[in-house]
Amino acid sequence: MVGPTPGRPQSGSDAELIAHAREVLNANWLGHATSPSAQLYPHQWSWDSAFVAIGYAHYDERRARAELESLFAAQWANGLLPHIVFVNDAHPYFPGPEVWLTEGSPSAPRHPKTSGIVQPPVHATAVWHVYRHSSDRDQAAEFLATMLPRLTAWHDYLYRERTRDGGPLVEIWHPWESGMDNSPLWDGILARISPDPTTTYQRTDLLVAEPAERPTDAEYDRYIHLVKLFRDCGYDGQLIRELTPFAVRDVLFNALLVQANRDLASIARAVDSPDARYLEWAEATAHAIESELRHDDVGYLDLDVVTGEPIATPVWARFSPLFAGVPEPDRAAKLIEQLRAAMVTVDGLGAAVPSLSPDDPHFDPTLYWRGPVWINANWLIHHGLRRYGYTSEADELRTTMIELARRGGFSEHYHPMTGRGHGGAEFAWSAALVLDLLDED
Ligand code: 9WN
Repeated sequence: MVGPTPGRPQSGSDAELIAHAREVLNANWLGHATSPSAQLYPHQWSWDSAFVAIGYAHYDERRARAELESLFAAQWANGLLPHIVFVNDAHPYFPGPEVWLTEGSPSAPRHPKTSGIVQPPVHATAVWHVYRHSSDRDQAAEFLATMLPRLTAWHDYLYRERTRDGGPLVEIWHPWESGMDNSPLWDGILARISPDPTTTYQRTDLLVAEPAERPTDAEYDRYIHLVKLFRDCGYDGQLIRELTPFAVRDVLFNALLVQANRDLASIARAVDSPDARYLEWAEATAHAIESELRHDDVGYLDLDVVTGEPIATPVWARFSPLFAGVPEPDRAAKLIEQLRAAMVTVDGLGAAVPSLSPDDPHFDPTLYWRGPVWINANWLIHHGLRRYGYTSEADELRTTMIELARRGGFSEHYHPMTGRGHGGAEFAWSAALVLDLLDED
């Protein structure tokens, strides 16, 4: 458990908060990228790097660019952007390169070593943000030109390898690909998997984090079962698509992809390489989110591709299409009514969106993606509210996030009622996104 950082004031000026956020990012800086939390997550993570670059853009544009460029330096030849890029000599992390064995794929780079799965595609959004906040316009233009083909290859991979029947909704094949590892969204699917009981391994997360705040061993057995399946398939997309018991059209992943496509279109225009494909991708995926994932009474629900059934779990991500401007304003208004009902009041601070509704039987206020408040989730929802003109609600979420950090430091996640920090300490995206909120225009 992570409380207020020892020795630090629990209140302070914005200037002190900014200084603390920069200290956290400095402490996690690896020389080319930023680890999410030095002990628990010692390598480079994909969507973390995108969020972190958004924070760096406000005060260190060189680092912001380096963060994204180093991630894309590990992109696979087929466009896959790996969820972890391993850093030599980092603290132990399980599962490491010796488990992923990505050298079994002809597309994987030999160096650096990477995992063989992906995370939500928030990268084009981060690249566009970094460009817009740059003062060195020449460097920024060069950065955009360098990133455009890499981002295009990434999105092309998703539409080529992660869709079936020509549909424009992409699918994820592992809970880790959602970024919301132990969300109860996955409980039903994981329960259908029977992992090999002879597989043994040593979890490293339990050595540095409170076990009660981490996924269970039963969940890890299934995470590793899926990794072994992908490895045995040589990370061949067509084979995995046929064999994986976990295939989900995830609301958050697809909503972020819509916005990323819109931002990719802006990037292409800015470097004089307009391409109609990006907005076509955005519109097709947005339309399919509306037609396949929208459920008027509850918001948006993931679709289990294997059973063809929606996954009716009240998680924060059912509101994420707001971030990408997916619903028409009248539908957005209805969704925002449901969102208001889903907000909790954090002790003395204000409203926030918890990762899971407290009314759900699986709710646990300190267990990772099963209840706590996450800064990135609230940052995304806050932008969605702003986009639709719900300024006071957006401001309220913004204030709560800033005050959570001011009171308890930059934790991985926070108790939705008390506001106490939990999970990994000195967590990079919490620091970076609070920096972004503090510098909001
Ligand atoms: C597995 C790094 C990552 C985040 C994920 C978060 C957690 C990893 C883990 O940490 O996942 O990828 O070991 O638990 O769920 O969103 O990117 O911060």
